Amino acid sequence: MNSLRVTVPDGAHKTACGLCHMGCGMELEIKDGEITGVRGMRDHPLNKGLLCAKGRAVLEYVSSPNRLTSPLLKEGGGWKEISWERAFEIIISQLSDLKDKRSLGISLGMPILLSGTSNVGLIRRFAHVFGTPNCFSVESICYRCRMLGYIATLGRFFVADPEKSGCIFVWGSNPDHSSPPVGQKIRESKKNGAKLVVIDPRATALAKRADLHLQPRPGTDCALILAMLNVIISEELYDREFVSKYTVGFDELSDHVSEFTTEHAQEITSVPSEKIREAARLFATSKSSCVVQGTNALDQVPSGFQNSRGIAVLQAITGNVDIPGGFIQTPRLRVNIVEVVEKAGEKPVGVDAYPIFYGIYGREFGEGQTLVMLDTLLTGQPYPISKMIISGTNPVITWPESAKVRRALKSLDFLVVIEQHMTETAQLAHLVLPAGTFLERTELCDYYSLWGIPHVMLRNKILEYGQCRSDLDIWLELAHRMGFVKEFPWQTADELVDHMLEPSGLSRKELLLSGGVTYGQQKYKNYEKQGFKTPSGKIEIYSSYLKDLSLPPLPTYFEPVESPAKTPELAEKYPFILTTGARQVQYIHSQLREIAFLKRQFPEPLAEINPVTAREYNLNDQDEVIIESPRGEIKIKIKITRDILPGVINIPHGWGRANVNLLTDSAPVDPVTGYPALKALLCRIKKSA
Ligand SMILES: Nc1nc2c(c(=O)[nH]1)N[C@H]1C(S)=C(S)[C@@H](COP(=O)(O)OP(=O)(O)OC[C@H]3O[C@@H](n4cnc5c(=O)[nH]c(N)nc54)[C@H](O)[C@@H]3O)O[C@H]1N2
Ligand SMILES: Nc1nc2c(c(=O)[nH]1)N[C@H]1C(S)=C(S)[C@@H](COP(=O)(O)OP(=O)(O)OC[C@H]3O[C@@H](n4cnc5c(=O)[nH]c(N)nc54)[C@H](O)[C@@H]3O)O[C@H]1N2
Ligand code: SF4
Ligand SMILES: [Mo]
Repeated sequence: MNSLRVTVPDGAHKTACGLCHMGCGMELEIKDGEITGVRGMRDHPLNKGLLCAKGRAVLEYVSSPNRLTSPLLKEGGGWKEISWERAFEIIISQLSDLKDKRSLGISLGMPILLSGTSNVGLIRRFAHVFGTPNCFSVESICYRCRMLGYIATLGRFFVADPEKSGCIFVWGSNPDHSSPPVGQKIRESKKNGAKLVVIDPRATALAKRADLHLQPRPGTDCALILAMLNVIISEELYDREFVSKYTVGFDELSDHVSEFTTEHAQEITSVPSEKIREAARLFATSKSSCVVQGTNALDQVPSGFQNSRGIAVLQAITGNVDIPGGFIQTPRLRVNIVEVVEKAGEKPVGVDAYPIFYGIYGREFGEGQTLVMLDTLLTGQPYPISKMIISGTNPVITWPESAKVRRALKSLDFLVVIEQHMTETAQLAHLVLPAGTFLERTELCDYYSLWGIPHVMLRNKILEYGQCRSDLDIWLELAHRMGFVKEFPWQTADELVDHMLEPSGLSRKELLLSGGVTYGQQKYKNYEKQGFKTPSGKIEIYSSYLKDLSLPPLPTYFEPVESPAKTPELAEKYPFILTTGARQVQYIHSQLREIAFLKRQFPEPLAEINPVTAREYNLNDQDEVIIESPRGEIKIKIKITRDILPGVINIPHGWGRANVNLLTDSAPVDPVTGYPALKALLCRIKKSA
C-alpha cells in the first residue's frame, strides 16, 4: 500500500518540475510501470534541457521512505494512523465547534502558491464560504513586497529580460543557486556581449565574472539606488522624452536625490563613490538595461518596498520600460481563475497596520500579514484565532524568530498540518494529513510569465504514493463534505483544469500531448496604447496615493533596524552584520535534507566569515562557533572565505540543526508591507566550548 505506484502507461511523460518556483520542463521515462529515467525537456523555453541538482534527485525525492503515507492523529503523546474518513470527521467537528468562524486561520507556503493560479484561490474561497477572512501565506516575507513596489510605480508587475539585454544588473540575487535557468540566460547574454554588474556583499560566481561588482553593507541598497538616480539626473543621462510623456514626479525626484551624492552613499554603503558612478553611467547609457532583482535581500529589510520602487524608477527614467532587454510585461494566459465568491467583506487581522499589503489600487490580494497574526495567536487580540490549517510551509524553521513562532503555534486549540514529512511544524499539530508531491497531482503550471515567457504546462498526475492526496483533492473534499457544493462544482482536478482553460482556447489534451504551449506573442511598449494602470495613468515616480496613506511618496532610504549607525550601543555588543538565507542549489528552504545525493554535495550548514574576522577570533576553517543575536544563539561550523565582506556573516536558512531563525526577529520593519528583517541584523561570535 505504501509503495510508489505509476498511474500512466509506459513511455516518456512531460511535466513541470515542482521543486522550486521555476517550473523547469522535465521528462520522466517510464518502463514496466517504473520510473527509469529523468531529464530536462530540451524543447522547454525556460530550461532548454537543464535540470539542477534538485530536479535530478526527483526519484529519490518522491520515493523517500521518510514521507508520510497516511493521516496521523496525535494521541497520548504519539501518532496514530487513521483513515481519511476519520480525519475529515475530526476536522469538520472541530470547525463546526467554532462560535466565531473568524477564529479559523489558514496559512499557506510556497508549494501551494506555486501549484497553479487556482489552488490558492480555491483555498481562499473555502475560507470565505466558511466565514473567515484570516488567510495568510509566506508572501508575508517573500515576493509580495517586490510586487507591491512595482505595482505602486507602474500599475503592474514587470520582469527583467536578461536574454536580450545590453546590460544586466544582478542585484541581491545569486541565480546560479536560486534560479538556475536565469543564471544560464545571464551567462549566455554575457557571452553575447552584455555588460554584467553584480551588487552583492558576497563575491558569487557571477560576481567574479562581472564587469563590475559592488559590495554594499547589507541593508543599504536603497542608498545606492538614490545615488545612482542622482548621477543619472545630474549628468542628464535620463530619457527626457519618456520621462516627460509617461511619468509623474520627476522634478520632485530631482530635488529628493540632489543631496544623495555618491560620496554620501559611500559613507552609508561602503561602496566606493567612483564605482557607484560607473554603475549608474553603465546602466543609463547601454542600449537596454535590466535589473534581475533578488526576492529576499532587497525585500527583507526596512527599505524593502522602497528598494523595489527605486529599481522601478531607475528603469523608468532611463527609458528601459517595456523594451527588449529591459523591464517588460509578459502576457498572461486568459484562464478562469477561482477567486473568493464575494470580494467585499471583513478583512484579516492586522490589515489596518499594512493596508497596501492587503491590496493596492483596488486590486486585492486577500491576505493578512503573517507576522501580525503571530501576535494575534499569542494575545487573542483583536479576537482569538484558535484553530488553524497549515499547508505547504514549515514555519517553525522558516519564519523569523522561531522561538516565538513555536510558542504561537503551540497556543492553538487545534492545528492541522498538510505535509509530506513529519516536519518541526507538523510535530506541533493535532492532525497531520499526507500530501502528494507534484508528480501526484494534476494542475496547470501557469506562471512562466514571471520569467518573461508566455507559456503554460500541464502537470499531469503520474504517480500515487501510500494514501497521500493532492492538496487540491483534500480541500475539494473538505468543501464538499461541509456542504459547499454550489461554490465548488468541480469533482476532480481534471474538471478544474478544464474550467480554467475554457477561455484560453487551449485544451487539456493539447497540453498533455505537447508538454506545454507558448500561447502569446511578447509585445513591447504596451503603454503607448494602454498607459499605466496607476491613478495618474503614468509611471508614478512621485506617488500621491502613498502620500495620502502617510507613506513616503518618493523612494526613501531607511537604515537597518540594527546597525552600527542606527544602534551603536547594540553594535558594540554585537559587532557583526548578519545576513541570512543565501540559497544553495541543492536545497529548497527546509526541504530535501533527507536526500543522500544532495547531502553528499552540501552536507551541513556553514556560517561564512571573512579571513580578517577569523584571524581576529583565532578561528580555523570548520571550527564550531556560537553565533548569538539579541534573540538567541546557534552552534554552527564556519567557512572562512574571502568571498564575503569583512564584518559580515552569512548563514543559510532552513536547517533544523543550526536554525538561523532563532537569531532573526519577527518584528515588522518595513513600514509599508510589514516585512521582517531577515537580512542586516547584528550578531556576535563566541568560540564553542
Ligand atoms: N535552491 C534554492 N532555490 C531557491 C530557493 C531555495 O530555498 N533554494 N528559494 C526560492 C525562493 S522562495 C526565493 S524567495 C528565491 C530567493 O532568491 P534570491 O532573492 O535571488 O536569493 P539568492 O539567490 O540567495 O541571492 C541572495 C543574494 O543576496 C546577497 N545579499 C545578502 N544581503 C544583501 C544585501 O543587503 N544587499 C544585496 N545587494 N545583496 C545581499 C546574498 O549574498 C546572496 O548572494 O529563491 C528561490 N529559489
Ligand atoms: N532566515 C531566513 N528565513 C527565511 C528566508 C531567508 O532568506 N532567511 N527566506 C524566506 C522565504 S523567501 C520563504 S519563501 C520561506 C519559505 O518557507 P516555507 O514555505 O516554510 O518553505 P519550505 O521549508 O520549503 O516548506 C514547505 C513545506 O511544505 C512541504 N511540501 C512540499 N510540497 C508540498 C505540497 O505539495 N503540499 C503540501 N501540503 N506540502 C508540501 C514540505 O515538506 C515543506 O515542509 O522561507 C523564508 N525563511
Ligand atoms: S531549477 Fe531545479 S528545482 Fe527548480 S524547477 Fe528547475 S530543475 Fe526543478
Ligand atoms: Mo521566497
